[in-house]
Amino acid sequence: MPTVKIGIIGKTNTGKTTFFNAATLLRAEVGTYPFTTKKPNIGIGYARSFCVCSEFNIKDNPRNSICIRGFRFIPVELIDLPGLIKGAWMGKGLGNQFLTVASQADVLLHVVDASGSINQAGELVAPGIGDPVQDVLDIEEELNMWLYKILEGSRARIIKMLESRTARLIPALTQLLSGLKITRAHIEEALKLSELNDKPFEKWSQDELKLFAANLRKVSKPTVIVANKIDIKGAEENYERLIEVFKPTPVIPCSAEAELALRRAESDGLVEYLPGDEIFKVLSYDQLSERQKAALKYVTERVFEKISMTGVQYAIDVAVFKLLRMNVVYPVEDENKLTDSKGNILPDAFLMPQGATVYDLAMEIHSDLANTMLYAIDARTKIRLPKDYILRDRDVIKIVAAAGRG
Ligand SMILES: Nc1nc2c(ncn2[C@@H]2O[C@H](COP(=O)(O)OP(=O)(O)O)[C@@H](O)[C@H]2O)c(=O)[nH]1
Ligand SMILES: [Mg+2]
Repeated sequence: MPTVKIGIIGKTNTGKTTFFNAATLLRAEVGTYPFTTKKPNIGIGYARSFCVCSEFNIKDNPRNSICIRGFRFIPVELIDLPGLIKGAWMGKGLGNQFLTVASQADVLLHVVDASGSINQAGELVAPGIGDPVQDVLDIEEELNMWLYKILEGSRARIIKMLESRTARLIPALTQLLSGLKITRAHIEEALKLSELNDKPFEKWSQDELKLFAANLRKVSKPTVIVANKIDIKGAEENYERLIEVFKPTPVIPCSAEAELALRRAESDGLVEYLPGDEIFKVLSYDQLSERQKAALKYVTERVFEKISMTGVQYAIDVAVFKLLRMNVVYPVEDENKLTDSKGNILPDAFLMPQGATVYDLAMEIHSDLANTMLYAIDARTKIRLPKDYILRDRDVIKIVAAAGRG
């Protein structure tokens, strides 16, 4: 089953690897010099959703996901990219690698240093010197220019195809960009936004091609801006500016370092904390070292009292549920017991895009199941659903197939 792919982008030293480590709880290199992260790290993070187990008043035993205290954590793929520098689109630094990996992502988390502790080149400086608004613009420009370069490079060939009538523009662009997770719908939307629908492609100016590239980036790589290092003094003003300048793009205040500290403290049994919670509980205060006490006090005062959570889990959830508009769907084989064939209760939770049907769900499970599918049953109401029924969030679905499958 294709998992949602989330690319973490941003300049060096903004906290991308810290965010990645916190979200995946895997140890990867964290450092303060350019190109610490030489290869993209790929790891599993989770989207958090209110599980249906409490509504059905049943104790579940998930297989493809995790249920903790009534919250279902569904795996998503996180990709930690090398820091992007100016000129990446021309192949500077690890630019090409960065852009190749960015092209695999369904959605981007753009991590910025809201405290202004990095300069334009991504080097650490005193807080307040750097400008995170400019940093966002720089990275967006790199992505725009990367797409522009691809379009410009194929421009002559596409014009020839149009002249010889061997292809039309939208299918030609769809084919050209298919490896970048850019779809026909993205292209149509970008044409509309650029008001280039009625202008023949061969008459587009350089600026119009750039405008199209910029709009294509916007629609095909939806982005959450993560205003990281919010715990550092002065970060709030930049956070407010980011909201103002980039609306309607969601800007999530965040302290990746606080999340990492909490998840580590949790796995050491020092605190009770569930990613995404607005609270954490110290388990045995007397057993903490002075350093640990100070760290938890810092997290309470500088993060939870300011933004009420660390923002790491929330940023992922906004990307998955708000930008990609995923719904959580629970397929079962027995609509009364809510089990699979082995008796596991609510075994799986799938992320399905808005508009997906029960047929699409069957395809995700197995193409044989989809091919022999007769209808589906809504476990909540026991009502029969046709193949083209459009799935809703938290649906629990049994698929009924011919010849004993399902
Ligand atoms: N105060 C503070 N520092 C952070 C936070 N996140 C990361 N850092 C620090 O910023 C520096 C760069 O972090 P890193 O994750 O390596 O950045 P990357 O180059 O973007 O991957 C490290 O010293 C981190 O400890 C945060 O939320 N708050
Ligand atoms: Mg890094």
